[in-house]
Amino acid sequence: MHPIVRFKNATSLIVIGVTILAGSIVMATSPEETNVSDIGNDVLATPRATVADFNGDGHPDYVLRNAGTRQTAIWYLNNNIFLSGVLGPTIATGWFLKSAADFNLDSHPDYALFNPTTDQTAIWYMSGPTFIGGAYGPTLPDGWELVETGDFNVDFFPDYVLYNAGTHQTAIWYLLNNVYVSGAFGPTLPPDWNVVGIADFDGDSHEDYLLFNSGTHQTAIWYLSGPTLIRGAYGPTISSGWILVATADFNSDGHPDYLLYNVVTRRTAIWYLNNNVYISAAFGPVLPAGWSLVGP
Ligand SMILES: [Ca+2]
Ligand SMILES: [Ca+2]
Ligand SMILES: [Ca+2]
Ligand SMILES: [Ca+2]
Repeated sequence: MHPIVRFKNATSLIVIGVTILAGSIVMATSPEETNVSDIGNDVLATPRATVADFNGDGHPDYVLRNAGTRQTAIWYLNNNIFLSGVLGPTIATGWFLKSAADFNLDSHPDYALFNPTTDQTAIWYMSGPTFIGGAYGPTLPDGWELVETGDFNVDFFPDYVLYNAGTHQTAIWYLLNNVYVSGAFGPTLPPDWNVVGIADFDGDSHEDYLLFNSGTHQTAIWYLSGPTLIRGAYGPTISSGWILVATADFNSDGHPDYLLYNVVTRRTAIWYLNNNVYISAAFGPVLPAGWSLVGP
């Protein structure tokens, strides 16, 4: 059965969008400069998938994870169509793959890893699916976790998106390759909402947050200018049984799309969007037993 989109009416979209916007608090200091309360080891409860173009054909590819062996694999796609698969590196125990982005600007996506016990970050430089070398990135203040990456200051270097599960605040850490340059607070999320992806949904060259409420299955886009929230808008509500796990432009029309995953059937689906508006849906490949789009 195809995923079904359920739209709210336009009036409720606007009203609830204002409510979301009211959750915005923007501060201009680095998390490093604040006293962050110790909430113990970070909570890594939000399932997110990692998607990037590993073979340079312009089409986003899936990173699969094997929870038993901690090995990764790359599934090359043409839009929603599986082309071929290849094994990637195995993630060390205690570390979690958070994103794939090109940190050293050699055109190959690299793995961004986070260790919630030590709060260390690391970059694994890749050539296609092949591990080339690793380097530590900055260590995060306790209570903060690395959740995603995106280029928020448009210097082509990926930046960290950080999240504090205690305060629900986000922060951007600007990097040059693996080196911390500066930090800024981003907006604070409403309870039960999480950042599941980063992309420029409205085409203004500024990265935006894709938010998902796993309780209500509502989605929202928070349009940003750098780390500053400009406005929010609802996207389509995700069908029951599915979760929203990433965003990427699968059909190469310049608009980021939703990647949906059904953890029971291991089926994937793409929801094509124009900005925050649902256009159509297509199934992607079903993952083999033992593999997942989410996890370590
Ligand atoms: Ca690279
Ligand atoms: Ca940047
Ligand atoms: Ca934007
Ligand atoms: Ca698209």
